[in-house]
Amino acid sequence: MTNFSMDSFSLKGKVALVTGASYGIGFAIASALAEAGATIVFNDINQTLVDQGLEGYKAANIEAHGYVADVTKEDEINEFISKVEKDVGPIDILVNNAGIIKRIPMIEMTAEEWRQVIDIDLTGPFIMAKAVIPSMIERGHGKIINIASMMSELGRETVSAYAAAKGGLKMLTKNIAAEYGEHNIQTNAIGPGYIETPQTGPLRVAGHPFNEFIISKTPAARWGTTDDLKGPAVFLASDASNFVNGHTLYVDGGILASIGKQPASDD
Ligand code: NAP
Ligand code: GCO
Repeated sequence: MTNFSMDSFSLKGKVALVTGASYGIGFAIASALAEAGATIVFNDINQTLVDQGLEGYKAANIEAHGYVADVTKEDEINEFISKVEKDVGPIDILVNNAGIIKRIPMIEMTAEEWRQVIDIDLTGPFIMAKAVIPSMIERGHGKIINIASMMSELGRETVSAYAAAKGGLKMLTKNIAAEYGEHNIQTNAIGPGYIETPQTGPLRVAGHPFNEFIISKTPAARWGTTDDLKGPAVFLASDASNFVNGHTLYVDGGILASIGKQPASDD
């Protein structure tokens, strides 16, 4: 007798909170979770962004609940979570998507710039997870999905703080899985490769060396789109992944699997 059916991928009756989801990857993941049946809650850093997000969700026929909340401010987040639980209901699925990057050569980066990236990209997910886990324990289930990066595995010039934060986020994912898995809480990460969003806009200028570099390094021979992340997010948010815990699922077109193709020979 199997418990599995395609309904295992359904999120009907679930409340999903996606951080920083006014646009970009967060908006796409929230849209996919909504399509799978979840009620969407999202936050962003200011009302302008939240309003932009609400317009976007409305245009996509998604009823979303938007709040201004900074993932780095613990008291603000605790108030935010209490308000969501009163307005919408307890959170079944948390997607820690909010994040920033600063592309600065390490020896030119100030400690304050370093701390800002670590605070948003690593401490923020810690604060958010800490805020939702007690209620998940009480209700006997929960899903946490951290949005890591291929920089959880590899470094490159100018992204020291970001890579350190995303490497730490991979390990935080494993630690939450280890510590709270017994409460039927599954904690995993998605590691996107190079995805077309505003964050990578400066790198995708046609003819930009980095643009050509990424296309040549990626076996799929293209930049990813936010659509490429939707299926993996629904899978990790659903009952179909109830025995997947502490895993980082790389959605990167194969870039981490390859040392890159040799340059075409002249002969
Ligand atoms: P994005 O376009 O910059 O969106 C990030 C969102 O998070 C923005 O709305 C941003 O607001 C918000 N945010 C920033 N700081 C916040 C805070 N303290 N509290 C709440 N919200 C905050 O980024 P993206 O490309 O969609 O990436 C989303 C996530 O995927 C990030 O964690 C990123 O590191 C990760 N990722 C991206 C790629 C890629 O290729 N794009 C690849 C791998 C991983 P603002 O507009 O004010 O910044
Ligand atoms: C960069 C890019 C990357 C992507 C992503 C790759 O400057 O190298 O912004 O860091 O955002 O994290 O997975």
